Amino acid sequence: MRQILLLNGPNLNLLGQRQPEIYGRETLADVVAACTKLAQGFGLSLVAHQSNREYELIDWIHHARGQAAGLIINPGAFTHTSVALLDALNAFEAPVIEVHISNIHKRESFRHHSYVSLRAEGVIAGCGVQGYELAVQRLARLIG
Ligand code: CA2
Repeated sequence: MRQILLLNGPNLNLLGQRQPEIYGRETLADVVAACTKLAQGFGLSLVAHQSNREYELIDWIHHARGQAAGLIINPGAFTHTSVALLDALNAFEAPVIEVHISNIHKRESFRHHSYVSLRAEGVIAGCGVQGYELAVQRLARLIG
């Protein structure tokens, strides 16, 4: 089965446990379960990882080269800081969809710029955790 990779960056392990007014009440496990089910309907398998460490996210992107047919990433705060993550994504050949649970453009100005958007085929922001499912649908369309 063709594989897609779902990566989540720092603090997203706290999903559903803190700040529900911004990030909602669903946990990361709920998100992964929903995306896995949706992906399977498109004939795709899904592998998911979360880390608070930049290098782990980079290593998973490296390992996905030649393996994954597409990548969904919510880089958390690394979105706004990490040229290293952008470089890793630039070395990944398949489609990339960037997801933000909140609308980063409605928040503090330091969240308005994304290094990852320079690489992503698509960006979904402000759709809550539903954004992850929209990203699976988009990747399925792009992968064909
Ligand atoms: O809106 C998003 O998905 C963000 O990527 C989330 C990041 C933030 O730094 C970005 O600007 C936008 C923060 C993730 C923090 O996740 C938490 C989840 C629940 C409780 C506390 C933090």
